[in-house]
Parts: sequence; C-alpha cells; structure tokens
Amino acid sequence: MEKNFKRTLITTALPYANGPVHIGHLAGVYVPADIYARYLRMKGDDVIMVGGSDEHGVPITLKARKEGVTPQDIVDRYHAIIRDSMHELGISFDVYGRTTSETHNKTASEFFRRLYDNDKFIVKTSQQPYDEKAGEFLADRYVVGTCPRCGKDGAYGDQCEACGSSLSATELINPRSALTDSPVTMKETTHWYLPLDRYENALKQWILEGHKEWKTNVYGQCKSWLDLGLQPRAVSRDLKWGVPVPVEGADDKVLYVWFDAPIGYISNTKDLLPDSWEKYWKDPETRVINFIGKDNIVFHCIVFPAMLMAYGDNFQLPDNVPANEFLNLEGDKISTSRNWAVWLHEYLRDFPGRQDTLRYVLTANAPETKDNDFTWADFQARSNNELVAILGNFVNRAVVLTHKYFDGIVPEPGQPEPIDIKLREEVKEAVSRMSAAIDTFHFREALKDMMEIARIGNRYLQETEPWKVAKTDMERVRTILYHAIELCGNLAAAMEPFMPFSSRKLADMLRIDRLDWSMADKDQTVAPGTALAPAELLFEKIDDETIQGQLDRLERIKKENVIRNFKPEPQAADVDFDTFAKSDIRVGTVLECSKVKKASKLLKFLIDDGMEKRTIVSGIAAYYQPEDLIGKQVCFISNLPPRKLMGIESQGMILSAVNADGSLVVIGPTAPVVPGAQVK
Ligand code: B3M
Ligand code: ZN
Repeated sequence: MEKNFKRTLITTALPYANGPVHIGHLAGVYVPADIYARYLRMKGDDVIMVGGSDEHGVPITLKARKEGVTPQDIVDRYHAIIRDSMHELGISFDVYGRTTSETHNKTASEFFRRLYDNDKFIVKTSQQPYDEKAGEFLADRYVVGTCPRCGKDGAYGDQCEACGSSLSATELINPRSALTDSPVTMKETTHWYLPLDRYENALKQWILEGHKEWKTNVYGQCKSWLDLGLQPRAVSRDLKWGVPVPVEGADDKVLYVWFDAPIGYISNTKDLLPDSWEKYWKDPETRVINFIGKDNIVFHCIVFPAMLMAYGDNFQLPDNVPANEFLNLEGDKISTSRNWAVWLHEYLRDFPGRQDTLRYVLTANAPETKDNDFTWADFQARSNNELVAILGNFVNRAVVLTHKYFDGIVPEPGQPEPIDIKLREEVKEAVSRMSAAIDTFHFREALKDMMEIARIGNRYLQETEPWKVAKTDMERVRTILYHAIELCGNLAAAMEPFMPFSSRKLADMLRIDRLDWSMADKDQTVAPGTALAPAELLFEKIDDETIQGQLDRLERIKKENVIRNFKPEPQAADVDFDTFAKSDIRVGTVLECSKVKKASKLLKFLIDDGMEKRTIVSGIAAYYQPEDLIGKQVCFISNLPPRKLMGIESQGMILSAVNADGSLVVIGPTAPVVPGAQVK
C-alpha cells in the first residue's frame, strides 16, 4: 500500500573520523543521498538531510595510538577535513554534526538509560581478552597473534589481513596485546545486552512482509539474518573512549559504538531543529530514508530498528534503506590502511573546479547492484566523451548560435514543425523516466535519462541544421534556436541533482534565477527577448598527462605497500665455514653487456676478472639497460662449473639482491677495487 508522506528525513551513514573520505564513501552513500535530497527539494518537498562524523569506536583510538596523539586530536582533524571536503563537493547536508557533541552525549545517554529503566536489556557475564600489564580489557582489534587459518603472524582479533578470514580474538594462536605486547589473559566482565530475539517477529513482519520493495541486496541480507534467528547483542564495552554508560558502578564502560552512532542521526537533527526535530522522527507522516554502504545493513535494518522499538515513543522506522555495494579502485579493493583510495580532499586539490565530473562519474558507475570498479581511464573517457562531447557541446552550440544570429537575445518562435513537436515529446518522456528512476533510487538510470536530453538536443540541431537554414530562412532559425534554448533550460533543471555546479553555471547563462523540478520538462523555460550571458564552456577536457599523474601516484603506492609488507625469508640452515669458504667470489669490471637474442630475461656480460676475461650470462634483463652496466663493477662466483644458457657458455654467476617486489639489484663493491679482487 502506497503511503502518503508529508516530509522526508534523509540520513547518511556517519563516516568514522579516523581518516578522510574517499570515492568509495562518496559513490556508496553521499552522492546518491545528495542527488535524492536535491531532487526532493527541487520538487518543493519538505526534506532534511542529516549527516555527521562517527567519532567513537576502536578505529579512532587505534589511529590515535598509531600517531601518538589523543583520540580527540584525531577526530578534530578528520571531522574538519571530511566536513569541508564534502561541502566543497556540494553534498548539501542540512546539518553535519559529530558524535562527540554535547547534544549527542546527552541524547545517547538518555536513550540507554530509558532502555535500562524499562528492563529492555539483559546482563551477561563473559570472559574477555585482558592486558594485565596495561590493566585494560582489549577490543578485538587490540589482540594480535598467529592466524589459525593461514599461519601468518600479525593477525588481528577480528580479522587476518593476510588471508582475509574473519576471526574472533579467542581463536588466535599466541595472542598478544597490541598495547604492551604482553600475553593476553581472559578476565570476567559484565555487559548489557539488547535481546534482539525479542524483536525478531516484529522485524520479520516489518521487513519480510512489509518491505518487499527494498533492494534485493538489502532485503536478502535481512532475510538471512532473520532466518538464522537473532541473538542478544552487547551494547556496552570496557573502553575509555565513548559515551559513558549512564549506570552507577559502570565506570570504565562506554556505549558500544554501534549503539551510539545511529542515535547520532537523532542528536544531529536536534542540533539542526532544537524545537521541531521530533516531527522528523516521530510523526508517521515522515518518511525516513537511510543511505548506507552494504557493510552497515544489519545495523540499520535490524539493530537500530530494534533499539527504536525498544525505546517506543513513536520513533519511526526507515521506509527504505537503499544500501549500495562497494566501489573498487583500478581492480583492487579500496583500503584506508593500504592507502589504496582516491581521497576526496586530494581530488579537490588536484582537480580544482571539477566537482561535477567526479559526481557524474561516480553516479554513472555507482555500485548500485554489484561491486563496481573506478578507473582513471573511465573517468577521463566519461569526462571527455560524455560531459564535454555530448552535454557541453549541445549547450555551447545552442548558446553560441543564439549569440551569432540574434546577438544573444532569445528569439520569438514561429509555428512549430513536426520535428519541434517530437522534440518536446521526447524530452517529456526522458524526464518522466528520470523522475521514476530517482523515486526508486535508480540513480544510474536517472543519470542516463538526463544525458538523453542532451543527446536529443544534439540530434535536433543535427537534423534541423540552423547554420544552413540561416542562408535562406531566418524565421525558421528563430524557431529552432528558441527550442534549443528552451531545452537548455530543461537541462539546467534536470542536471541540478547530479551536477549542481554546472547546473548553476548553465542557469546563469540563461538568466534563470531559481530552478525547480517542473522546469525539467517545461515548455518555454527562457522567455523570448531574454538577453543571454556570454557562452561559457560547461566542461573542459581532461588531458592524458593529468590522468598519468594519478596512475603514477597509484603505482607508487603499490610499491610502497609491497615494501611495507616485506617479510624476510627465514634464515637458511647453518653451513660450516670450510664449505662456505670453498666458493670463490670475485669482483669484476663489466667490459661489454648486451641483450641475448630470443631470451628476454638474459644479459650477456664480458667481465674483466683480472685474469683472462670471462663471459657470464645473467637473468637481469628486466631490470637494467645493458649500456648502463658497462664500466660498473659486479660481484660474481668464479668457481662454478660452466653452464650453457641459450647456447652461450656462462662462466660464473653474477650476484644480485632480490628486492621486496622480486626485482633484482646487482651487487658490487662500494668503492672501486682491482678486477679479480676476492670477496671474503
Ligand atoms: N561509522 C561505519 C562505517 O563508516 C560507521 C557508520 C555509522 S552509521 C550510524 O562504515
Ligand atoms: Zn590468515
């Protein structure tokens, strides 16, 4: 049954303030939420978009420990970076708060206390990892040890990054504390649990029966959780950083971050509307929409709704939770710890004035139904072949021709011809498809329909050829350009949710002050007689050099990661001195060096060994230009039996160091020595 709503509350997942936001966050949550919010505002709906930073939880304290600063320092730094960069990208939050705020502390505290007072919790005692030396309980992330699955050391209590398995702290072999490196013991502790099982039936009714329209990825995840049966979940932790548990005798305990974070949506709404916030949360005529990434589905569809049910007082459950899948970068999972990301604040620095290009590409490629890949080649292609060549080109032709033939004054149209009527019909169809797509959270589809309007415009100019008609029939040219400008006005409106900066630029050219959604398919968006502003390019091409700069950056990061993750081979078994001393290692000077035909890996050397000169073949062609080695001194084993390689007799072996990435670096003396010198 379709419900009629009076207003919409849009929430966006609160990013952890332990790092800047990257394109994955944007494509998954903030760009789609912003499109939706802007669209509803353009339709004149009552809508607020609430966001903020998640400033509690272990990710924050871990980062602080790593840098040797306080958690407060970390959240102050990243909250500012995230807030400012999102603002610069045009993400139109009505409020962007933080979970360390006074309001949030009070709200979360009161929320817990009400559940506590109304017997909505159960208390459970369990054994938790403990660090005797530090005198602290350890969150899973603070327990490190050997992975029981792959045997690598350095696995965390919740996950092994080497093999990707998710673990629990008690499974680790040889568990140690990340705080003090001392062995982990288990110690008894008491926590409050929300018995999710009490809400199982209500949740099943609400989601499985009531929200079959949810995206299949969301509905499917909820169904499998509910089918498995729900268990009580701890909502407190033995930590110092967080909202203190508001119960006597609970010193050193804080609310679990996933208990306090979603309450942040409420706190931030209170900060925005201290007097009227309740109507956005408790009125059944408010429609709540949570934009999140797929890893947050269970918290938003099961845990937080159960919390709201437990609280009562008419808190509304979300009407939809359009969660996206993940965005990868150049074929590899985005990762903050590996620095494998395009960071928003860096993008804005490297591509000034190109906010809309990023917004466009992330929407065109949004991971709406499956994980998707961001590549710089695709970014450049979409920018140059779509934004510049289709959208920018149409607008530019329409405005430039109007300046050329009518001094920039929008002409009065004459009687429409069939092609003009068809043009209007096509636009109306595209806009109606676009609205339907946005209404159902299909933003990629909607963006295609927006571009379709520009394509329709290009086809129209191509078919009507005003530049030719101008030689014979200026009356007809008036009508054609009138329609072209009218279409530009449609575009300005249709673009706004996706590309607000270019939409404004276009509207300014057309002298349109205020855009609303009805203008997307309206006839006569710009009145005849209007004096257009000079033509300006909406988009400019992105050149190969700029793209190469970004690819080089990623290449550097890949190398840094390989080096950072390098683990030396375990030492070989002992060898007695006499055996070692039998190998005769010498220094020689390279006299000649060349590639070996038909053997891409091999280089052939002629070495001055202080004796008779010798030929050595070595498999280092991938790492050196032969001419760069001539004149250099190298170490080689001189008393190996000769070997034939590709028909060449090799009289020794040149020594190389194997670098972290497997590349080879030739070993030589650090100062010149006589050829034939022995290495001892
Ligand atoms: N901070 C997790 C995340 O960034 C978490 C979201 C909270 S939403 C209430 O994925
Ligand atoms: Zn492992």
